[in-house]
Order: sequence, then C-alpha cells, then structure tokens
Amino acid sequence: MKYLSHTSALLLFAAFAVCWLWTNWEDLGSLSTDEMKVSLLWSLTTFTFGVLTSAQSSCNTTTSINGTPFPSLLDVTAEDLAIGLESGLFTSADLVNAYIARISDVNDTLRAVTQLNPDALSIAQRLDAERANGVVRGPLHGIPILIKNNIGTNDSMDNTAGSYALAGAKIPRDSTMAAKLRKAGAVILGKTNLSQWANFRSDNSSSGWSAIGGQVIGAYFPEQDPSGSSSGSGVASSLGLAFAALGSETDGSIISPADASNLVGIKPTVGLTSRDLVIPISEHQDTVGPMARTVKDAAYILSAIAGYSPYDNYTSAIPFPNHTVPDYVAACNFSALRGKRIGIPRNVFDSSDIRQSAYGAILSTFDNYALPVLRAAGAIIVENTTWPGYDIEPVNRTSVVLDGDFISDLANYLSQLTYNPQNVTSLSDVREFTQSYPLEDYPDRDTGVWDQALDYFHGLNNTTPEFWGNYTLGLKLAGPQGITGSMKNHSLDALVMPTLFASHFPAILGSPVISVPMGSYPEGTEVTQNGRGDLNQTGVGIPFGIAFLAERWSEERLVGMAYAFEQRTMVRGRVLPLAGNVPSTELADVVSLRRKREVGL
Ligand SMILES: *[C@@H]1O[C@H](CO)[C@@H](O)[C@H](O)[C@H]1NC(C)=O
Ligand SMILES: *[C@@H]1O[C@H](CO)[C@@H](O)[C@H](O)[C@H]1NC(C)=O
Ligand SMILES: *[C@@H]1O[C@H](CO)[C@@H](O)[C@H](O)[C@H]1NC(C)=O
Ligand SMILES: *[C@@H]1O[C@H](CO)[C@@H](O)[C@H](O)[C@H]1NC(C)=O
Ligand SMILES: *[C@@H]1O[C@H](CO)[C@@H](O)[C@H](O)[C@H]1NC(C)=O
Ligand SMILES: *[C@@H]1O[C@H](CO)[C@@H](O)[C@H](O)[C@H]1NC(C)=O
Ligand SMILES: *[C@@H]1O[C@H](CO)[C@@H](O)[C@H](O)[C@H]1NC(C)=O
Ligand SMILES: *[C@@H]1O[C@H](CO)[C@@H](O)[C@H](O)[C@H]1NC(C)=O
Ligand SMILES: *[C@@H]1O[C@H](CO)[C@@H](O)[C@H](O)[C@H]1NC(C)=O
Ligand SMILES: *[C@@H]1O[C@H](CO)[C@@H](O)[C@H](O)[C@H]1NC(C)=O
Ligand SMILES: *[C@@H]1O[C@H](CO)[C@@H](O)[C@H](O)[C@H]1NC(C)=O
Ligand SMILES: CC(=O)N[C@H]1CO[C@H](CO)[C@@H](O)[C@@H]1O
Repeated sequence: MKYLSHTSALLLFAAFAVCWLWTNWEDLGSLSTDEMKVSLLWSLTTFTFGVLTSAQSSCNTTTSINGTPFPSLLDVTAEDLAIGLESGLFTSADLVNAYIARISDVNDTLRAVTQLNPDALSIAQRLDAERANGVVRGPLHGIPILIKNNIGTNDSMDNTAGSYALAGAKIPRDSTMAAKLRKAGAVILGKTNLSQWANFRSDNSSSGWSAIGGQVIGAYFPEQDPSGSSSGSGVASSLGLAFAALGSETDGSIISPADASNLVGIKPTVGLTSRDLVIPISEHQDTVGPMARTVKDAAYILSAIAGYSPYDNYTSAIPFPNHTVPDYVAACNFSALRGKRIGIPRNVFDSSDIRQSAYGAILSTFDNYALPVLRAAGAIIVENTTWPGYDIEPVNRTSVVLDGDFISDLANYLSQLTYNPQNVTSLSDVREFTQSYPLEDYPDRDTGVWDQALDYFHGLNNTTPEFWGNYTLGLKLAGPQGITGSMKNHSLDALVMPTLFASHFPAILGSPVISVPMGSYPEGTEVTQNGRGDLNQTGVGIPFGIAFLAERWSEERLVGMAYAFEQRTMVRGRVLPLAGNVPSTELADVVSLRRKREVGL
C-alpha cells in the first residue's frame, strides 16, 4: 500500500512534467539559451528529486524491493500468496522465515504460539523444490499454517492441550488434520496456545491460559481477553503470524476467539472434519475448523481438511457421494444472499438486560448495520424465529454430556499414546497429576470441571443411561425445538445472530456456524473484565462478529452467505489491532536479506 502511494506520486509527477513541457513547448523555442538551460535544469532537478524521494521511501518501506510490491502479511490472502510463490517473488522458505520473525516480534507480549516446528524451514524448502519441478499440490502449496496445540503431529512438536501431563507424549502417526494439511502442501509452522484442555478443567481460569503456554492476550485492546479456547489460533491468524490457523470447537471455541480477533471462523458440522488424534472433550460435539482473515481463505482450508477419515467413524456420516466434499471456494458467491430467507432467534440473545450491558453495542450493530446489509443484498429477514428449546434446557444437561464424553474419550486418546511420560491413562490420573504439579497453578486454577465429572456425577461415562437421556434430550431441544424446527416452520435458508450468543445450540446439534467480522465496540464502551478479573472483555475497539448458522452439512450454503456479507462490509479492514501489537517484519525484509546473502554481501 505504502509503495503504491509512492508509485502514484511518481506517476503524478511525471504526468505533471509532461503537461508542463507540452504547454510550454512553444515558449521553450522562444527562450534564450540561458533561460532554456535554467528551465531544463529546473525540470531535471525536480524530476531527479522526485525519483530520489520515491526510491528512498520505497527502500525505507518494508513492503517493496526496487519497486516490486510485496503483499502485507497482516492481510495477505491465499490467492496473493499463490501468485507471489508462483511468480518467484518469494519462496515458501521466505514465508516461513518471515512468519517466524513475526512470531518473535510479539512472542513476549501476546504468547499466541506455544511451539515452532523445527522442521518448518526444511519442509518449505522441499515444497519450493517441488514447485520448481512443476509440482503444485494445490492452492495451499507452500503456505504456512499454525494449528491449535491439541491437534496431534507425529514430529518434533508436542501435543499437550497446554498441560504438563502430556509434555513429551508421542502419538503413533499424524492426526488426520495434520496429514491432510501436509498432503495439501501446507507447512505446519507451529502449535498455538489455547485455553488449557480446551477450557475443560477449571471454574476459575481465564480464556487463553495454559500451564505450558502462559496467557494469550488479544491484540485489539490492552490486556484483551482473547476468548477461547482456540485463543492463540485467533490472535496468530489475526496478526498474520501465519497465513491462517486451525482451531477446534466443542461449544464456541472457534467462533468466539474469531469474534474477539476480527476473523472469519468456520465451525464445521461434527463429522465433516476428523477428530482423529485431536485431544478430545466430546466426540459428540468436537470439530476442527479454520480461523482465517477472509471467508475465501477459510474456505480454501476447509476444502483441504474436510472429508472421510478411517480413524473417525463420525466422518462416515458425510452425506456427499463417494467421500467427496463440496467445493467451498466455488461457493464464495457475491449474490448468494439474494432471495434467501434468514431467521433471527431473538429469544436467544435479545433482552433488555443485554441491551443495557456493554454487549448492547453488539445488538445495535446487528440491528442497525448487519440486517440492513443483508436486506440490501436481497435477503428476506424473518424476525423472531424463536427457539423454544433454548429457554427450557435443564441445568447441567450439557455438563452430563460433555463430562460423560470426556471421561470416555480422554481415556481412549491416552490409550493411543506411543509414549506417555506421566503414565496418565484416565481423567483421575490427569487430575491427580494436575493437582500435584506446581506449574499447573492448582489450586488457584482449580479442577472444578473434572471434580464435577468424577465426583458429582460419580460413575458417569458416555455409555450410561443418564448420558443417553441427556444427550438425546439435547438433540430435541436444539433440533426440532431449535435450529431445524425454526428453519422448517419458517422455510428458512439460514439463521443469523451476534456470534457471542451463537455457539450453544449448534454445539448440541453438531451443526455448523460461520462467524464473520461485523464491527467493534464504539467510543464510550465500558471496560469490563472476565470472570477471573485479569483480562478485559469489553472496551473500545474490541471486535465482534455475526454468525450464520443452519442444519448439519450446510457449510456450502453458509459459506456463500458469509462471503456475500463480508464482501459488502469488509469490516476487517476497518477494525485494527493496537499498533504496538502488529509485528513489524514483512516479506520484503526477509527477501532482501536473502538476496544480499545470495550475492555474498
Ligand atoms: C519467545 O520468548 C521466549 C522467552 O523470551 C524465548 O525463549 C523464545 O525463544 C521465544 N520464541 C520465539 C519463537 O521467538
Ligand atoms: C512417527 O514418528 C516416528 C519418529 O520419527 C517414526 O519412526 C514413525 O515412522 C512415524 N509414524 C508414522 C506413521 O509416520
Ligand atoms: C461410530 O462407532 C460407534 C461405536 O462403534 C457407534 O456407536 C456409532 O454409531 C458410530 N457412528 C457413526 C456415525 O457411524
Ligand atoms: C462414485 O464412484 C463410483 C465407483 O468409483 C462411480 O461409479 C460413480 O459414478 C461415482 N459417483 C459419483 C456421483 O461420482
Ligand atoms: C418473539 O416471539 C416471542 C414468542 O412468540 C414473543 O414472546 C416475543 O415478544 C417476540 N419478541 C420480539 C422482539 O418480537
Ligand atoms: C511410567 O511408567 C514407566 C514404566 O512402568 C516407569 O518407568 C516410569 O517411571 C513411570 N513414570 C512416572 C512419571 O510415573
Ligand atoms: C480464583 O482466581 C483468583 C485470581 O487469581 C483468586 O484470587 C481466587 O482466590 C481464585 N478462587 C479460588 C476459589 O481459588
Ligand atoms: C449441577 O452440578 C453442580 C455440581 O457441579 C451441583 O452443585 C448442582 O446442584 C447441579 N444442579 C442441578 C440442578 O442438578
Ligand atoms: C462406563 O460405565 C459403565 C457403567 O458404570 C461401565 O460398565 C463401563 O466399563 C464404563 N466404560 C468406560 C469406557 O469407562
Ligand atoms: C441427566 O443426568 C442427570 C444426572 O445424572 C440425571 O439425574 C437425569 O435423569 C438425566 N436426564 C435425562 C433426561 O436422562
Ligand atoms: C484493562 O484496560 C485498562 C484500560 O485500558 C488497562 O489499564 C488495564 O491494564 C487493562 N487490564 C485489566 C485487567 O484491567
Ligand atoms: C513461541 C512462543 O511464543 N512461546 C511462548 C509461549 O508462552 C510461554 C509462556 O509464557 C513462553 O515461555 C514461550 O516462549
């Protein structure tokens, strides 16, 4: 951008000079030789000055080299990166080096990345060599991506969910997610910090805190709560510490940090993406999805990671023929909202209490900005498509399901470890370790969630009758009395609501949600803190999003609508992180260093 403005200045100057010569050409003929000399000298001087200032500014900027513009890593898209890689402007190795430098630019303050992949550079070099030989695996070839530190890789990196109980543990192979990313040519750059155990441990912790990774901080406000549990993935993707990141969601863990970090988050249908060798909470609710800066970038990633996995039988429910998945990138269509009937489940989020709280700004942005945009794009807004089930969900119903699953699914995950340094095989083992290992910050950060699972619901797991009773009740509430019921009754194509309130019913039903940036807290917003009182949850400039949701397997339709909304609003470009949190290293820095090294300077 900076470079372009210098180019424009130069072009303007040149045009001005041509005009001047054109209009003064005849006069020039009548001038004396001395006058002509002075005049030409003047033109030459100003022109040279123009060239020099322009050249100097383009040297000073970190976005171009000798006039060749580089895309800004804060906002670069998959398509920009592919063009740069294909044209040889930069290599995948340059990208890895640039992103590693950007990670260290903000490492000490934001703690978004827990671990770098020591093999990232050699993997990138191998992918560069493939490209040089004419092999391009796909649109993500050579593009660095970060993954949440609960998605397993069989390499030098740990897979810990932020817990010392799993430090050093090894898995038998790459998780399906990691394998699919590698197959698509993406470079797994590192692991992102997260709310420990995906926020399934303590009643007194904070989003984005883990014993191993420390506290992630959001980039848009001092001590901003990054939300969770894919907190590091959110901050890293938002600041361009990689092209994008993978998160995982059980109830809000992709869309909430996407909300707080001005990102697009896709929480896929449970079963569309494999949970194989992902440290679990709940097989009935967990899902892995992209957190990216644009809908199309998220769609590129979703296309790469979606699909059948022999290691996760929930993926065998994918309804598309022959283990294929839709082309989510092709679904990005500017006209996708035209004629669509979109409902609003007001009873889930609209109350005078919320309107009078700091969250009121979200509701007014939703009503006064987002809904008019949707209408102008041709959508038919169906007001108040209430979800009766939302108001009658019994207390602790969700806990019974998540606790029951966690007890069974964690034991199953631990049984697959090929190296288990702490010999933990059950939730009881993990609790015992956590309560006795000083760096786990117990008892200040308690183990309340596990205490409920093990003590209050003594004997629970996901085969017991109480589990099934609560699980099937949830499906009724979130389905016929919620998402699918309201869609059927009002012939809807989708539902929308502020992201902050959107996760719960899709979590229960296993249905998808896409969050897109919608705005940020305005001047005058009260600063409020998280439950623990150590992070700021609301404050001027903190971003928030709008969520698009529908029935299971409806991602293709939702991607279209989310894209159509994004293209008309482009909120991400207007809501900026605090300047001090933006990493300074850009591609041009890395490329010019490499070129100097190559010519032996
Ligand atoms: C992050 O900071 C820590 C402590 O200052 C340092 O040990 C580590 O190497 C840094 N990581 C990166 C990726 O720069
Ligand atoms: C997992 O990593 C180990 C150590 O590098 C290697 O020996 C093993 O073959 C890998 N497993 C698979 C399935 O790639
Ligand atoms: C997956 O396997 C479990 C246990 O064998 C079974 O109960 C469940 O119905 C299967 N799910 C799907 C989607 O096939
Ligand atoms: C699915 O695969 C089978 C066997 O390879 C093929 O005959 C059939 O045409 C495919 N169907 C679709 C819809 O692609
Ligand atoms: C929404 O519908 C419910 C039930 O039909 C009704 O009680 C409520 O007043 C409506 N709210 C709005 C904002 O229209
Ligand atoms: C785990 O078990 C192994 C084998 O029984 C043993 O050698 C090791 O000391 C145990 N580690 C811990 C932390 O208990
Ligand atoms: C919760 O954390 C806060 C902040 O560290 C601490 O002051 C408080 O004592 C903790 N509460 C419990 C019940 O441990
Ligand atoms: C929910 O669980 C907690 C324990 O975690 C318990 O104290 C509370 O009584 C339960 N509530 C209901 C309504 O069962
Ligand atoms: C689940 O609980 C049942 C009943 O208490 C028990 O028989 C079974 O072994 C448990 N299964 C697991 C995986 O813990
Ligand atoms: C849900 O679980 C609780 C606690 O175990 C149990 O008392 C209740 O009956 C269950 N509900 C259903 C609908 O099965
Ligand atoms: C919250 O924001 C205020 C004002 O910007 C700042 O002074 C404070 O350090 C932040 N953190 C907390 C935990 O209040
Ligand atoms: C790569 C990175 O940022 N790692 C940091 C994550 O947080 C821990 C704890 O604060 C640091 O020690 C790491 O350096």
